[in-house]
Amino acid sequence: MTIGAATVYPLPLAPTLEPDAARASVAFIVPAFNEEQTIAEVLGRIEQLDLDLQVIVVDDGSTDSTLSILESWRASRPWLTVLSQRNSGKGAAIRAAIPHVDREIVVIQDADMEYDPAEVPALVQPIARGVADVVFGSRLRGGKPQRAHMFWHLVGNKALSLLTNVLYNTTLSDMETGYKAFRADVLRSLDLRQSDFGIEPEITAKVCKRRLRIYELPISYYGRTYDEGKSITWRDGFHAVGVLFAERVRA
Ligand SMILES: Nc1nc2c(ncn2[C@@H]2O[C@H](COP(=O)(O)OP(=O)(O)O)[C@@H](O)[C@H]2O)c(=O)[nH]1
Ligand SMILES: [Mg+2]
Repeated sequence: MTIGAATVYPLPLAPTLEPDAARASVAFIVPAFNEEQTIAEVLGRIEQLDLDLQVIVVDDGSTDSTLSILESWRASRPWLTVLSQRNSGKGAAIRAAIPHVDREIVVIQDADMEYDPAEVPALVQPIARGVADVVFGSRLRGGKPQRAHMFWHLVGNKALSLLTNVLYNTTLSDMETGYKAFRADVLRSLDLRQSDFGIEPEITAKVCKRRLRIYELPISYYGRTYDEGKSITWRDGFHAVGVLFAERVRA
């Protein structure tokens, strides 16, 4: 299209997966380890969404009642798959779920209510419209409720995002975010290897290297303290640096 002297390229209304995000086809991968306080609320909030829904929860060896809560939910929910395996970390849980995905879009959803499932329809919309391959929910773009706490975590997250941007020539504000959404075929093709929290930098590095269409969207963050169950530490931060460099130089 030409307006005046300038050529205007319309947005790529690409092969629409779903024109209306309200009925987008979405699989939730939910890694859950000792989340008896919150898992039912997470599932309940997901169930209320107007989506063509699939939920795959991976509980690897919880020692609380998470698994029995899941079993009772599964009895009456055909959209719910529960996988259990030996405890091997968030990354291993996500990798175990991927072969079971049977929807067009996949979102990773933590089981601890730090991220509100009500925001997923908006998160997946750029993928459903066909303009994005990957969407990261950002806690650091602003505009949504953020728990104000843990200064050094914020510093660490900003530093890791800056390193990502330098290494991969991108503009992400929150590479460690738990809310990452993908076209299902994109996620399947990533060949993920990390088993622990190293899965976050590995996903980020691999989608950046592939030159996919990555978008960010501000999301709310109801952060937990260590007393409330947070488990990521500064060691994971250093591991993330290693993964970002390793993926950069890998062929
Ligand atoms: N299945 C499984 N899930 C895990 C494991 N470690 C963490 N998770 C889940 O991954 C999500 C993020 O973990 P969390 O401890 O909240 O990480 P943080 O908020 O980044 O400190 C939560 O839903 C956890 O239950 C694990 O070893 N196995
Ligand atoms: Mg958490």
